Amino acid sequence: MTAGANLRINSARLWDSLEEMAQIGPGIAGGNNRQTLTDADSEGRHLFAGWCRAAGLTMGVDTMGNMFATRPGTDSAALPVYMGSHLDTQPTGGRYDGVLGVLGALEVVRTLNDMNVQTRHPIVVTNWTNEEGARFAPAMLASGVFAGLHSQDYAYSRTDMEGLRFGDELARIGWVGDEVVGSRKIHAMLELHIEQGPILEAEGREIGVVTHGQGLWWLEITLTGRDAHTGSTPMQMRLNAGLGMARITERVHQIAMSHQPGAVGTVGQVKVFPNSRNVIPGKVIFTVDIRSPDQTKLDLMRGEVERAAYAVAAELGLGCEIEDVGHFDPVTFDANLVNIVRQSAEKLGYSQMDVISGAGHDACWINRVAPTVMIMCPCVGGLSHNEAEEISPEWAAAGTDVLLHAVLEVAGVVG
Ligand code: HGY
Ligand code: MN
Ligand code: MN
Repeated sequence: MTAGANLRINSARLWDSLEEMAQIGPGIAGGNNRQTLTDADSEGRHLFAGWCRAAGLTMGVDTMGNMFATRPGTDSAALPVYMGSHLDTQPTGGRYDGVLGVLGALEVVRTLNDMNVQTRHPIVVTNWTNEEGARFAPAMLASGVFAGLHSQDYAYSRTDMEGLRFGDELARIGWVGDEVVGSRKIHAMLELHIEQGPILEAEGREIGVVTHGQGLWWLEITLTGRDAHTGSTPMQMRLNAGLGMARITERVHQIAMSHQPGAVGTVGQVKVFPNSRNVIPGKVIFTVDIRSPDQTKLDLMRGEVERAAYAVAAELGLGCEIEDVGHFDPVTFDANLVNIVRQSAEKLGYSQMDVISGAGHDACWINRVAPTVMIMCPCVGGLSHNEAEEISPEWAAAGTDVLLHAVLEVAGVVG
């Protein structure tokens, strides 16, 4: 049995929930700063958990703080269909990155409750811990532990800029669950997410059917020179780590440009020591973010960035250490689920196109352990990881309607 095209989510209720969640961990320019494992993250988790209770869901939490809210199916032996994303944000994040996927999934359940629709498979609404990787690298840390890509000890040992440990912060906010991470088995996972790029809006499409996700390397480079006086130290006597970082940043840009189309390269996080106006930086730690949907290009760029970094360091007499702090290969999502998403958008009359995800998502890791797919909606100007991130209620509703129908197709409507 399939659900009729007139079955739609409650767009106003979804938008109200997005607006209410956005009040927690406000930014300074209308967006959010609800970084993972902060008190604001915990407050957002409690709000989400209360909504799940009100929707009759049973909450489970694992040892990485991943939250799983279950709606029973008629066949308790059937593996659940998972949907969800993340509630943590960038320091200057938007209101919808990740949050739309979690609260859109909750809206699907609320709609099924309203219409008294039963499904054969149980349905689980999920909030994955630390998708962003902004405070604790790497990104998608908790879904990565769940999928077996990282050990929990590695994850617990990750530290933020203040030297605080992930494991200690998770305990401090009281969200260490009792479920062994990764013990859950998944029938299928669907993640709704804003595109975070300009394609859907530019093409005038309401739905992005995500067939692939690009791969990523995060390389943390530490350059070591010598602190010295900016005024009295002759130019030829300097061991300037800041200059090295600047030259490598330019090389990263050139390398990405040399692999167009379909490659990006950025230096977004820099720690300069001692970071004093009149001291030549004796040490700089910075992260290179390189990405491509093409495995060959991705690996070529990694090699070129490493060689460039060592060459610049040698020119300037600097020490150079490079550490891999994040990586995943390009992802191909489940073809059957991709078709179900396409058919759902078609049935509902939403314009659609296939897209490759430019950003990383928890779905990229869960795709390793279960059939997985993503659904995207446009965002204004393609802007994300910026407090001015914006979507329309109509785009949010369209994406969530497609999520509703795709989940019903996978979970099976009963009676
Ligand atoms: O970095 C990413 O692609 C994601 O936003 N964490
Ligand atoms: Mn996200
Ligand atoms: Mn993000």
